[in-house]
Amino acid sequence: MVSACCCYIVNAGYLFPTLLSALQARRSCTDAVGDVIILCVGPSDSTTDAYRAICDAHGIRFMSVSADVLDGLPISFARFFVHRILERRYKSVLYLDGDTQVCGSLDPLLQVSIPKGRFLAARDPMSIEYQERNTKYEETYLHSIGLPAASARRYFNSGVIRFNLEDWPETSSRVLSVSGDRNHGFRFPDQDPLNIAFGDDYLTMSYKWNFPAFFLNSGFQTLIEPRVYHFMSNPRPWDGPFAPWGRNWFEPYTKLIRQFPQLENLRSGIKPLRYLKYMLQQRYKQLVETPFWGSQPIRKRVLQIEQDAYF
Ligand SMILES: [Mn+2]
Repeated sequence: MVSACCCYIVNAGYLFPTLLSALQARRSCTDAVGDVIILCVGPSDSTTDAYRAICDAHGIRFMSVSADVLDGLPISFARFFVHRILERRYKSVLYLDGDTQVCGSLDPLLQVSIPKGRFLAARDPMSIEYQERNTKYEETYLHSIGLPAASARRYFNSGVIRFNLEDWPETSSRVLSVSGDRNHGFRFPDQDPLNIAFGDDYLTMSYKWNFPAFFLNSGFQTLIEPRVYHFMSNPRPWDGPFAPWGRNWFEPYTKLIRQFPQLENLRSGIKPLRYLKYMLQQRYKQLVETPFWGSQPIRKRVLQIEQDAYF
C-alpha cells in the first residue's frame, strides 16, 4: 500500500484536461511511490463512465463523489475537502489542478518531508508583478483583499499544493472560515483566502513544480526545467495552439482524442469567434508583456526565488 498520491478533484466538465494530466502524472511517478487519483464530484452518467473506464485501464483511481461533500460550496473549493474523501493511509498528498501538464518525475515531490502544519506552494506571478512594476501597494489587488504587504510579496498560487493529509482538516477550516467571513466573494475564491489565512507561513516550492505557462514567453523553461506546467488562465492549451505554447502543448490533447475517440463527443470546443479573439489576445500579450517579464530584473528575481525555495 503506498502512502502518497497525486490527487485531482473536478466535476465532469473538467475531466478532459484532467485525464491528460493524470495520465502524464501516472507515467511520472513510480507505482510504488504514489497513486494517481481523480475525484469526480457529481452524479455518475455515461460521460463519467467513459472516463472511469479509461482510468481503470491505465492505473488511475477514479472515484465519484457526491456533491454533498462540498457543503454547498462551488467546485473551486473542492480541494479543501479532499481529507473527507481520501483514505487515511495517504500521508502525503500532491494536489494538482486539471489545467496542468506533467513532464518529469513527481517522485521527489511526493517524498519530500514537510514539517507539521506547513505546505508547499509556488509563488504566484502576481507577487512579482506588483513589486517590479513599482506599483504603490495600496493600489494593488492584493492590498484590496486585505493582504499585508509582507504576505503579498509571497502571494502563492493554489494550483499545485503538496501537503500532509493529517494537516489538511485544520488548514481547510481556517481557509473556509476566512472565505465565509467575506461571503465567499473573492476573485480567486480558493487562492485568496488561503493566502490570507496563511500569509507567508508556507514553504516555497520551485517553479519547476508549478510553472506558469506564460513564462514560456520569456524562455524561463531553460532556467527552471519545469516538470509541471500550469495553464492558469483562458485560453487553455486544449482550446487551441495559441501563443506562447503553440503546437507543443496543444497536441497532447489531440493525441488523447486519437487514442480515445470516445472522448471526442464528450467535450465542448470553442466557437470560431472566440478562437479568433484568443489568437489576437495571446499575440498581443506576447508583444506587450514580454519586455517586462523577459527583463533582467524579473529574471534575477525569478532566479532568486528558485535559489531560496524550500524544495
Ligand atoms: Mn489552474
